[in-house]
Amino acid sequence: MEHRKFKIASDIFRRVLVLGLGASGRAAAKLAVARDFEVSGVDESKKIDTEGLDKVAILADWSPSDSLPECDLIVVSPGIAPGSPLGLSAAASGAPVVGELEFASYFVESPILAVTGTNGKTTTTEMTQFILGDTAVVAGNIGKPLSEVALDEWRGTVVVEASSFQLESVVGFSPIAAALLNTASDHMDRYSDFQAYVSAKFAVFNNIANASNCVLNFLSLDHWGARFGNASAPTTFSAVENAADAFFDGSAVFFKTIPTPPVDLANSRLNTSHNVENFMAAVLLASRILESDALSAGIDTLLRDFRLGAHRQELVAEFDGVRYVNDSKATNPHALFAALDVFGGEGNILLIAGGLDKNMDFSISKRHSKAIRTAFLIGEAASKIGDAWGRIGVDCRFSASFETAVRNAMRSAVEGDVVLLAPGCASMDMFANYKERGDFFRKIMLQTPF
Ligand code: UMA
Repeated sequence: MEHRKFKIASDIFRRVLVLGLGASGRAAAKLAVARDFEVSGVDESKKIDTEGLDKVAILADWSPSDSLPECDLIVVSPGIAPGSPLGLSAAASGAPVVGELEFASYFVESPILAVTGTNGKTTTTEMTQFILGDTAVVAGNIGKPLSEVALDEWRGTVVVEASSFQLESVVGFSPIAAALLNTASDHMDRYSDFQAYVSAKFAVFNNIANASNCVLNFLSLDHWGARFGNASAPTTFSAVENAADAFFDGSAVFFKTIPTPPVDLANSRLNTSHNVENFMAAVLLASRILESDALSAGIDTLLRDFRLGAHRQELVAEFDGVRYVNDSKATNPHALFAALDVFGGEGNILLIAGGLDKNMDFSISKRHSKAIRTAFLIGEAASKIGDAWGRIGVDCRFSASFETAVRNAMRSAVEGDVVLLAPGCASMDMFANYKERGDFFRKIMLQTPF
């Protein structure tokens, strides 16, 4: 099995400065201390969890008028954009700047499988781990920084969920195989244009020598050609295109490039186009680790036991023929439309959408607009969504609070309807994160007399 490894000389990069002391920065600092680097850390916030960081020289409450501590290498947290004050100071310092994922990967000895894409990353990462079983752990954007895995000295496989933020600074990060699930409008507040965002995602393939270990949505082949040329061919998958290496005939998934028999998904809860594609990518990745018998056993376990994670198209309640669905994890328009694909019929959706805009494109297709009877819009993005959708006849109502939007949607529902929380936006204008938003939705469901 191909396993490339990039290492840095710790005697040259002796003084490490970590920017951002959230989950990933703290883990990177601890890892650097454990590997005998001299470590300092900077954060713009006053409030930092310093547990376990006693050997780290911390500069909190940093402001752009402050200089950065002297260092030989800067490790930057994913939330710090290159164009932010800290990002610009790092670039101006003259020291090399690497992301936390990149830094951590220098110290991970085990094989890495990576998953990126606009939507479905977490689900596919979890599915891949599920197929591999106890011999694999998950890490990265999913919540456990890769630096923690490196600190644990884990020896099995690591399935890494990689965000575009984490992939921006990839130089030596070398997964043995990686999947790019899809690309759609998201995080456009960080990137100059859509191509820049797509380029960050494609960086996941930069260090994979054998193109067949690059697993790509068939619909993204043009982006591949533009970057790697058409001479090399990635392994493709698609729920809608039979020319792909893994394809779906409407009931079963067929794999042309691996000796795995067709997998019938007709009666599976994974039988929605996006989850079919997530499943294909997970199987193709796992096939780079497991022999065919073990792979088939892993697939059987997945089909029997796998459940989508919390806040993902989650049926919270059902009453008098109305379904109440929490898809708070839908933080961009593409994910919102995926939820409409699953639950939408003819005007049966009472949709709660809106939140923090990331400069995203909210254009909606006729088919999706027809599924929505009324959109109850909230948050900073409400008027932008209302403009885009109102133009093509979607009934949009604006609510001052999240709770009012949800209650109004509930009041409007009749038998056969779906009250759907699929915001298509980030949550941070009203909530700490998408989990808090989903939890609040669940709570309203259970406290409102039907
Ligand atoms: N900070 C600054 N200046 C800045 C930005 C941040 O000082 O300009 C400081 C903050 O005060 C804070 C720390 O940096 O103390 C936060 O760092 P961070 O934003 O990188 O967040 P972490 O806690 O390290 O979490 C990160 C990921 N967050 C982001 O990419 C924004 C988590 O993904 C990931 O789970 C975690 O590392 C472990 O790997 C979250 C996310 O929202 C879930 N990801 C985005 C998404 O999925 O869309 C990409």
